[in-house]
Amino acid sequence: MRGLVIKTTGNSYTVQPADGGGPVTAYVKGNFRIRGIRSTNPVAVGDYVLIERLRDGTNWIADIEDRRNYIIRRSANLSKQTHILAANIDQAVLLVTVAHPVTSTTFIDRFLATAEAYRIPAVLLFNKTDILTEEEMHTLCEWRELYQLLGYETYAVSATHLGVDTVLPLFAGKVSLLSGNSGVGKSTLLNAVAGRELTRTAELSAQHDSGMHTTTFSEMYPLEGGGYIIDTPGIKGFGAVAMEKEEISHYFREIFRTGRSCRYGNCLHLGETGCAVTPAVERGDIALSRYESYLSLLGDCEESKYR
Ligand SMILES: Nc1nc2c(ncn2[C@@H]2O[C@H](COP(=O)(O)OP(=O)(O)O)[C@@H](O)[C@H]2O)c(=O)[nH]1
Ligand SMILES: [Mg+2]
Ligand SMILES: [Zn+2]
Repeated sequence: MRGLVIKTTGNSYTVQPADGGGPVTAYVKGNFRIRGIRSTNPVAVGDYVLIERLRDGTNWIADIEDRRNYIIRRSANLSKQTHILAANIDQAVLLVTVAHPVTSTTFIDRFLATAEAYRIPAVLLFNKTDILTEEEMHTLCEWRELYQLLGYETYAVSATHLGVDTVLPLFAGKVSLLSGNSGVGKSTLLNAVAGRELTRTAELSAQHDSGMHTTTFSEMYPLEGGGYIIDTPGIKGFGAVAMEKEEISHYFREIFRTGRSCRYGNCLHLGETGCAVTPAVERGDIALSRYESYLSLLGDCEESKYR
């Protein structure tokens, strides 16, 4: 039987059979490994699996279908082991608030860059439009314009007041990863979109997140109109991608485009001779906030070199 993994806990998996019927609990044999991936967990939410049912009625995951994409978190220790947070994601939705709390543009740009690296379409969803001042509303419009010009879809809602009807089509029939800083309204939005209270367990399982042997139990919440929203408790951003210095600019669309005119192919856009990017920043053709986010990701690389 083929099915979709919708929940993972320490040792069991909840699998939604592809041909209908209620979800079943399945297990994984101790020696189960996937070729080429050194991961602390062999199966993640979003995986399509093959289930074998034994005579005693227990269900076992016999095989995992190839993943279209997956997001990971690297372990805190130096073992280079990774933890797969979720697989086969259609889109990554970042919930942003320009106030209460302020989401920094660096946080947004890091999210977008990570999505580019994973090749997962990213969408920005601005929340709490009901409590913004005129000035904050102005900021919201500016940010939306900036990201729309770069080719990202943006939406603005109020999860509590103005209804989420306008964003229902965004989630319908898709597997969406919902991210955002704490307090921006993820749980509120999830409940509103799913049409019922369902995030309490997620909040509770986040408590397990501690120390080196971190376990993160992810869950996919089914939506009435089809589709799922993935909640990865304890992960405010998006997992981690190892980026080489030279490739970071590939994940900033406009910097990549402009950078093709730099004199040297290995230009890091730090004002080298013949760099096309720094003049574009000075002219305002590339937003300063975006360039600063780029520099901040470059800075991470420098740091990890000395770790
Ligand atoms: N005014 C206003 N408050 C909101 C909105 N969305 C969420 N909140 C409130 O913001 C707080 C944090 O929301 P929550 O869903 O827990 O955020 P999470 O940490 O991202 O899951 C709660 O008090 C919500 O009621 C909104 O659109 N407008
Ligand atoms: Mg929450
Ligand atoms: Zn350059």
